Amino acid sequence: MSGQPSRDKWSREFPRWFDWIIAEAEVYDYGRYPVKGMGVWMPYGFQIRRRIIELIRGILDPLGHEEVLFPLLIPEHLLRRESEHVKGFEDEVYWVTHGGLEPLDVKLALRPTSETSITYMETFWIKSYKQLPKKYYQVVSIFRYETKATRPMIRLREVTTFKEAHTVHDSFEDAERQVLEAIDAYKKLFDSLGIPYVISRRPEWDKFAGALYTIAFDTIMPDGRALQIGTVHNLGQSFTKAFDFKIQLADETLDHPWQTSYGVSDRVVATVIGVHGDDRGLVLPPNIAPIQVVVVPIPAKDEEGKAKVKETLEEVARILEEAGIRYRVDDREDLRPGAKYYYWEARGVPLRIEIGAREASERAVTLVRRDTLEKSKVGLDELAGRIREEFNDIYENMKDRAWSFMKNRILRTSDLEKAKEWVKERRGIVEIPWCGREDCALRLEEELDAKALGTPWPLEKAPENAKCPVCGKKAITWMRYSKTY
Ligand code: P5A
Ligand code: ZN
Repeated sequence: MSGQPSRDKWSREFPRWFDWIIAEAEVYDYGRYPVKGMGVWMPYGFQIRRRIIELIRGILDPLGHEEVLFPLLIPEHLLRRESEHVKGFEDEVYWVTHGGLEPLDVKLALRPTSETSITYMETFWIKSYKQLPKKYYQVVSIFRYETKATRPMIRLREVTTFKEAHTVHDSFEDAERQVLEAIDAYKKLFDSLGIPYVISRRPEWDKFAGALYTIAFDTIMPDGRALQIGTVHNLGQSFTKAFDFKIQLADETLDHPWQTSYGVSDRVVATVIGVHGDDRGLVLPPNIAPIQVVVVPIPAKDEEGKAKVKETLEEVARILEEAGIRYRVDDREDLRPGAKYYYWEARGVPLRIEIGAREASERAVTLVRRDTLEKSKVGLDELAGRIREEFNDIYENMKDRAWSFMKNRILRTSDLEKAKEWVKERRGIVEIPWCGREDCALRLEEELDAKALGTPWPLEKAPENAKCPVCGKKAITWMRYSKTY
């Protein structure tokens, strides 16, 4: 048995830890490509990303979502159709203005999101309530000229893993139902990755441009800052009205349909890396680990030992192959076992099998868990079953650890001094009674030097006697505040 892995650097210098590990584990090359806010997915990172996208597809497809692919370019007049939307994105849009040396007649935007282009095409495709609900999604690059500090995967100017879903409904009620379905889908996604979250209804002044309201998933990163990892918007009829998109309803009348949209991004990958890591590097959930088991033969001194190790190695490989486990045998001759352990620990491989001569002679191997670094001896006959059990245990342990880390950083209080200290010292999230007035929340944002994330979703009522600490009026619910990314 080894002790628990250290998480000192991970929590105390998180942004540096993050930059270190994405380079060390060859996940993502950031900062060297000569355009700010744009990084390169390297082979190992690409495989993690691909498996997360597959998880998303596996959740959306059975719910009736259909994958599509729209053009990257949006003509200016489409992007400008919905006035709130364009106001929200105006200063973030990249424009294509030339084709070769010719100035273009119509400026073309690199999509910052696709509500406008998708609604435009829906006007041709959808004519009747009989076709509804309709659920499209795509996984694409989007471009946003972000002015806040850019960060690898977390705040990009080219968001390369933008999964955007867009739905159409024949009533407000059905769009509301879709919002619930989307929230459930994202819960499932984050749960399957062991990512903890709080769900908030964003304040009116911070909702998605063009939406009736926005429901957001936030998590707390190791340094205590909150990160928005997904959002679900009820778009109402804003876009369908702007595009004069009408359908025939059951009662034969024509009306503008209702829409929702919801999205997640590269931030999901960043969060898996962030919330589960430790000082040695990545700790990957087995379901998305590109390599689930690494096998390291320990060189034996004598000929008999060598033969035993070789024989056992072949048997282990056969067992893993048959069990459908993604494995890699590290038989590099120029590296000592210790260097190999270091290498695969940094890459977050969930299980390591060490094959030494003595155990091999007993038809056994040593199994080492990445999450706890615990070692155990396992006979070859039970190996496949044990690995499956360990995967499950590893996932449960990672999930529990991440959830308790987050919960320990959330404080509900009406004491402003306490709240201030919490945000300053521990960061995390504070929940403070709120009367519902924008002024009061904005005042507290200043006082706490933190951002208002919104109110708990589903809505939680504050107790009868709770007062807004700013104006002293009766509080209706809580407002959450946090330092954010
Ligand atoms: C919903 C999908 C939208 O754009 N249109 C289609 C809606 N919502 S959003 O909140 O603006 O973005 C969805 C999620 O994408 C992540 N995100 C980013 N990730 C990395 N870098 C960025 N610059 C960036 N901007 C947004 C967030 O997780 C957000 O919730
Ligand atoms: Zn108030």
